[in-house]
Amino acid sequence: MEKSALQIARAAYQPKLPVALRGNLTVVEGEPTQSVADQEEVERLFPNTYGMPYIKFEPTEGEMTTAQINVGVILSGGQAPGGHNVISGLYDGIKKLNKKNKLYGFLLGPGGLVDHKYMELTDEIIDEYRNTGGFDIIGSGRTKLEKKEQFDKGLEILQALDIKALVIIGGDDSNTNACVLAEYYKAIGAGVQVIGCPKTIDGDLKNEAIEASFGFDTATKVYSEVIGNIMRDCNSAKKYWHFIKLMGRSASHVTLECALQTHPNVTLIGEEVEAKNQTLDDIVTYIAEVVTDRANLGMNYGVVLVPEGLIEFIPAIKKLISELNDMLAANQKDFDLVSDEHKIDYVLAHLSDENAAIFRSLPLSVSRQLALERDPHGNVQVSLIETEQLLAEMVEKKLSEWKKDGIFTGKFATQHHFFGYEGRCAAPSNWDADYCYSLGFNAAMLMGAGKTGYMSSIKNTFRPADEWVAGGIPITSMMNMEKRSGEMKPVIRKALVELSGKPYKFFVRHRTEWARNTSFVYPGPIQYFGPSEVCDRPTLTLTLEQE
Ligand code: FBP
Repeated sequence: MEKSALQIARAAYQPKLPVALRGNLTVVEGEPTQSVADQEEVERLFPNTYGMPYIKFEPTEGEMTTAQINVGVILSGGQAPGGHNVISGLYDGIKKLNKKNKLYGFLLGPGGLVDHKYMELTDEIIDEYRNTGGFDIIGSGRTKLEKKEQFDKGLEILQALDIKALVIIGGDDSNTNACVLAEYYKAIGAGVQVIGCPKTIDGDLKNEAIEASFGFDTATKVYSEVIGNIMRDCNSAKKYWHFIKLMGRSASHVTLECALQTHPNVTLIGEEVEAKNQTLDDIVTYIAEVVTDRANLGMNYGVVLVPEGLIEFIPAIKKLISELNDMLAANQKDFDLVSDEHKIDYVLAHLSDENAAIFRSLPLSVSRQLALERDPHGNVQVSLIETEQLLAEMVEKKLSEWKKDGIFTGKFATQHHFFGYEGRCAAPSNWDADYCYSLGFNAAMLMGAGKTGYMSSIKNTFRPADEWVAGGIPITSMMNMEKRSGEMKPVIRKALVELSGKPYKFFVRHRTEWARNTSFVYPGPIQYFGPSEVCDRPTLTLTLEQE
């Protein structure tokens, strides 16, 4: 396969490791942990993996060797830059433990384990993928690993390949499932350890021990580059309002980070919309006010950032989605038999009057999306809802009413964009390349230390890699009970944008100035070679959180 010049140069990059992972190491155990909420219930469901301590690795003298083991790895869910480095770090880590260790990749996500589709990863294959974007080394998928039959089927192939440890690289849902699997294999004495790695560009899998999910750094840098380019175009032509939707299924971390990097005129944050109990009309009015204000200053142009998950944060729509989820889960069989053209009528007939009225008030494209399209985890596929277009149209309508009343006297022409897939497979930034390689290498050390039900944790990542702290956090400690498909289930609590957090507060302090003035910042493309202040900068979210 022909390679680009950057790919060739990048293949030679040696990712950095925390000091503790460079030689022999020892395990330091902390205090026992508890789940973030619903402790009794979570403990009852995870009797074998609940309450374990946070652990930290520290360097020690001597050579490191362990008995030979075979290891399996799965990429689960949406792509995120750096997945290949997690796998190459894991590979190098298990080879450091014992040269005879082997790594098997299950193909196209968790389904590969259940369907026994796998490949052995060798030196030659791994070297092809070091520091590259994408998940194409083994592919990814969204099959939900949650049933006993799937676990048993998986165990057949793990035993056939003599695999003693499995690494699941995924987001909150996939790591929840990794923990259920760890618990089950421990309970039946299967002799298979399960370790998770925190992946998702959405940035919503984080806590004290997991400072960021991998891929967030690179993806937000790619989006910020393109937003900056649009801003420059916007500021050159001075004739369009650009509505830009940014990926991030639920939390608005991606949008907030891009706003911090580029200073748009309007940035919507889903978590704020929810906290302020705003309606769709409140949001439209806010944008129309900023447009009017700028028009009065002679600027009929600007940039609006819209988080992908916005719709789900509008309280009235959130309530509707929650009733829809329960209703569809309870009537799934009936609903599947209804023809597509009658599905909306079916939904209307089964909703409460209040939610049926909200459902009816939505544009048809949105109501169809809410009712018909779900991913295998039961999530609304928000990336398919064209919120950026919907908002642009609604603002236009409002401004034409205001024009009649003499409130708005400017011009309003729009362009819309959606950035998501463009950033998910980008070549990992230096930060992601180092972080991912460390996460994978560290996962191997957790296996070497005999751990199961842990997530690989690399902390202090705002500092240079020499000062990074490697260890592991029990997955049960991140869990609480939530309603899923009509039933209470133990799940990892999603980390939403905190309205008391420093990144959000910084944004609030500046947004009025960014709305009225044209304070655009143009971050430019990710740099892989050059001065450290250009190439190794972490995200502003991480910087503000850790500084
Ligand atoms: P993960 O949580 O699995 O990492 O996926 C995140 C994401 O990129 C979301 O931002 C987006 O809503 C979704 O995946 C899109 O899913 P798909 O790739 O199936 O279209």
